[in-house]
Amino acid sequence: MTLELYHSGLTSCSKKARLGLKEKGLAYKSHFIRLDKFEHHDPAYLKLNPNGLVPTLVHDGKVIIESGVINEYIDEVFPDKPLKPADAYGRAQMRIFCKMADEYGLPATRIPTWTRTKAEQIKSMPQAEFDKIVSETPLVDHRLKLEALKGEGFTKKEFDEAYGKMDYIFKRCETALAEGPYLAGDMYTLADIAMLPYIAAFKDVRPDLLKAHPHTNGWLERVMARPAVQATYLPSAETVPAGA
Ligand SMILES: N[C@@H](CCC(=O)N[C@@H](CS)C(=O)NCC(=O)O)C(=O)O
Repeated sequence: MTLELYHSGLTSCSKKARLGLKEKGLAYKSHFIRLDKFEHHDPAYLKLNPNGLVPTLVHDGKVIIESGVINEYIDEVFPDKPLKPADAYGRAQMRIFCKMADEYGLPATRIPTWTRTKAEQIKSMPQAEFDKIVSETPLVDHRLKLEALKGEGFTKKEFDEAYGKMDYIFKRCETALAEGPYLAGDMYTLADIAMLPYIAAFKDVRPDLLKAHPHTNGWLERVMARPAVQATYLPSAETVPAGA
């Protein structure tokens, strides 16, 4: 059996897949994809992931994309150390948070993160090189965001929307975590894994939010202490690309 993960270390979606694999105790071959060098636009990589995004899992030659789908897949195929509640209602609660992480967490994180990590590089890129990068970018919303960074950057409206999404996520997590130690109740599940990279990222952008949400703050401390989470976040060959 072979598992290979194409990822970009500490990016949110890469962390989600790495958190899942490590929590399950699954060994895998790591392939670091340099987003700053646009390795995710390489035609060979685009064959694996037509969205041109990380992460991508390859299991015995079968390709699975989307961090949330990857985690559901590995939990199904490798049933030891389950990451889903045993009952249907618990799984429904879990999936509500997984969906919120994808639909609200990721877009909210992208606005400040792309501003911090990409704006300077894109702004100073020669126009011809930039046009090539945009033409190779499969997803239209990513093309539009790259164009925004080449111009004036993201608008106040885009930042307001991102911050509003963060506020909402914190509100929902706080309510759930007042009840159970984890987002879907008593058990650490794919919901906690899906939400963790976003809550941890928001903490850096909006430290005020954690202070105002003590249950979420307590949950963050609890989950960050898990060995699989430590192994995901602490510097390693998986968080730093070779030769960097
Ligand atoms: N819904 C996808 C989103 C994947 C995604 O957006 N990945 C980001 C890193 S978190 C990426 O590849 N970005 C490309 C870039 O920054 O150019 C998933 O969860 O796997």
